[in-house]
Amino acid sequence: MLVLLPFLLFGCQRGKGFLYQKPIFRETGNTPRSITAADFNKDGFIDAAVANFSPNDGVSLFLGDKDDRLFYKGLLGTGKDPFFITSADLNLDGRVDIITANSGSNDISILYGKGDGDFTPPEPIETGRSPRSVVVCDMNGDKRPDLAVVNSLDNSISIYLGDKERGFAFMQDLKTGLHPYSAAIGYFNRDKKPDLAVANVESNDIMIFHSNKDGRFNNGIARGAGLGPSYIATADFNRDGVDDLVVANFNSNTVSILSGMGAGDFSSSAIIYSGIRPISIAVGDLNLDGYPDIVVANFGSNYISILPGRGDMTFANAINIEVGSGPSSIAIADLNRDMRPDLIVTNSNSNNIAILLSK
Ligand SMILES: [Ca+2]
Ligand SMILES: [Ca+2]
Ligand SMILES: [Ca+2]
Ligand SMILES: [Ca+2]
Repeated sequence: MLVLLPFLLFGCQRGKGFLYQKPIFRETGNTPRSITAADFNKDGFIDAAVANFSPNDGVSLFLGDKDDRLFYKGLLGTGKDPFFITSADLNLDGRVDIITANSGSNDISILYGKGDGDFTPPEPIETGRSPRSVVVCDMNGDKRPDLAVVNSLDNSISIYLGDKERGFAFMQDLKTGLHPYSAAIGYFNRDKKPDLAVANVESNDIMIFHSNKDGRFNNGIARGAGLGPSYIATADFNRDGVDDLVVANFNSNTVSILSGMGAGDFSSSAIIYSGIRPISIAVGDLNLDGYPDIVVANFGSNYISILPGRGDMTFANAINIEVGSGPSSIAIADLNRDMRPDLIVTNSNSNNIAILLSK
């Protein structure tokens, strides 16, 4: 009985297909706020980079290895107060690059990967005021990655198009609601061109921007969300070929789910209660049933919530997993190459990351 008990407890608390080992912790810099996972040194093992928000502390780089662990590699410089981090191969050299949004210096930093775990010094691109998010996507269809930067204090999104000289040229500003914090790319109608969605913290709404024929975006359409929408993500939850939206409502302790209707608009939102102060979301098929699941970082609850997708826009009861103090960002990646997604969570108040390996 004593041997069986832990398994019974895990089974009850965590649900079938969502079992994780005890968290492994790694120290970061000050106030880790955002995380991205990718194979930076091309050894086949997933690595991670964490933006340490404030006081300014750059990016903590962790490299993965065959023992399933991420090991601290070093600190990378950025602009001031990096609030958000993402990664992509921006210059198409086959090596993953890092991009941070630096809310304290009104710029983004691009660190080009050398493919061995080292990066070039940060190259800044000036943005609007207090950038809080960057989305990477080929928006004009020339196969080169472009950037959308969320300027929270300017109530705008700036679009920069990638050009051949490995630089980015400003194309367009989009007017958002008040105090946008987060944006995501999706395919909201059936024209196969990427559209944008943004969450506006102060105006308690989201905004949808459809791309038009020349790769630019049309004016935004506002739709309701909960209170203090702080994060937005896209996924096709019901697999009808049209992306849907999920929004973290920081001030109402809820998550809003909006179903893509196919012509570019969305249904009114379904509300799911989360933990306290949901601040960030990741989407992925964690239990490998073919349906996207949602993971919510609850800044005020010290746990993440997994919402298992049923494939019909509804979600099973939340599975809560304790991770640390002030969880603020989540990466989904298969660290140990067993084909099952693992989770990495930044804990903003305990200055570490929690690594949750699936079992
Ligand atoms: Ca690696
Ligand atoms: Ca690259
Ligand atoms: Ca859908
Ligand atoms: Ca699933």
